[in-house]
Amino acid sequence: MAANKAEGMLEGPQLAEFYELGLGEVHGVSAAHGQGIRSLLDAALDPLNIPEDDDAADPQQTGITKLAVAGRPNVGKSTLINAWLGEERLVAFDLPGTTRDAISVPFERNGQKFELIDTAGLRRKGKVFEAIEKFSVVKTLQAIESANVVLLLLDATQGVTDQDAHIAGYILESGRAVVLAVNKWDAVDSYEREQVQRQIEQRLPFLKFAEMHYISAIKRRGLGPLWGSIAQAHKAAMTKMTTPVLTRLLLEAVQFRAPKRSGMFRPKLRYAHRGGMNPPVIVVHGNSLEHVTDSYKRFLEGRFRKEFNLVGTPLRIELKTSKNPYADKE
Ligand SMILES: Nc1nc2c(ncn2[C@@H]2O[C@H](COP(=O)(O)OP(=O)(O)OP(=O)(O)O)[C@@H](O)[C@H]2O)c(=O)[nH]1
Ligand SMILES: [Mg+2]
Repeated sequence: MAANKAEGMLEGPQLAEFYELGLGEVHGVSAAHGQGIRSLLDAALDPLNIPEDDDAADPQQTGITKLAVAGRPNVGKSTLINAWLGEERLVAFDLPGTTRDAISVPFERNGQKFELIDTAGLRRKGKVFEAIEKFSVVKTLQAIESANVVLLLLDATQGVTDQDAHIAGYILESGRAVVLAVNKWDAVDSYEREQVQRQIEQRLPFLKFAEMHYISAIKRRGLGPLWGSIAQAHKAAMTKMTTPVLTRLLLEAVQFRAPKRSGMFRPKLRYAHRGGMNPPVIVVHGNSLEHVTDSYKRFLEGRFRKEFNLVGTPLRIELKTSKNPYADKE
C-alpha cells in the first residue's frame, strides 16, 4: 500500500490514518518528487524481508555481542571472566580496586562471538561514581554505554547494598540489556542465601525484566546457564518490530482497556512504530497523549513485553501527540 503525494511527510503523523485501514505497512511516496520510492520498491520486491531503516546500524550484524561485566569492587568480575576463559588472564585479588582499566577480551562460545569487557569496580560517593582512580570510573561508565549486554555481578557475602542499586540504576538509564548474577554463592549458608534473594526483590525491583543466576566464579559453578540469558537479552534488545504489528498490538491493547478520559480530553492512540533498539523504543502516535497516565503506559509496556518476549532488556515507550490538523476527525 502506498500513499502518494506525501512529499515532506514520509515520517510525519499524517500517514497515521492509513494504518487504521489495517492493511499493513503504508509507504508514503511522492511520485512527482521521487521520495520514498526506493523503500517502496524494496518492500514490493522482497516481501519476506522488508528492510527497516535502521538495519544498517544493527550491531548484531557484526555478529559480536559486547558483554560488559560490572559491579562493585571485589565482587569477582575478573575472576568470572578468567573462569570463562579457562585461564588466569586478568588479575584477580582480594582487594577492592584490583582492576583499574576496562579490558576487552575476545571470546567465542558455540560459534557465537563475544567481546568480554572486564571493568573497574564502581562505588558512588554522594551523587557521583568513584573508583580508586578517576580514570577507571570513566572507562567503566563508557564500557557500560558501549556494551550490548551488561552482566551485573553481586556479591552474596555482602548482600545487596545501596551501592549495587546505584550501579543497577545507572545500567538501567543506559538502556543496555541486563543479566543479573549473584557471585560467591559457595561462601554463604542457606540463611544468607534467602536473605540475598529477598534483598534483590526489595532493592532491585526495577530490574524485574532481567534474568538472575546464582554462581560461583571461583569454583566455576552455574556459569553455563548465564550464556542462554545473555543471548536472550541481546536478542530481545534487537527485536524487529514492524509498524503494522506494533499498530495492531496497540489497537488490540486499547480495545482491551481504553485510556481514561482526563477532563475534556480522551487520549486517542492511533499507531505505533519502532524508534530504536538496544534499548527497544516504541513510539506511539495519537492525540491528547499527554493525558495518558503512567499506569496506562505500564499496561502498554506489559502487553508489548509479552508479545515480543522482551526478557532481559529495558523497553521505552514514547508518546507523541500529532500536530495533524485532520487527526481529530473521527
Ligand atoms: N568465595 C568466593 N570468592 C570469590 C569468588 N569469585 C571471586 N572471589 C574472590 O573475590 C576476590 C575479588 O575477586 P576479583 O575477581 O578480583 O574481583 P573484581 O570484581 O574484579 O574486583 P575489582 O577489580 O577490584 O573491582 C578474590 O579474592 C577472589 O578470589 C567466588 O565465586 N567465591
Ligand atoms: Mg577486577
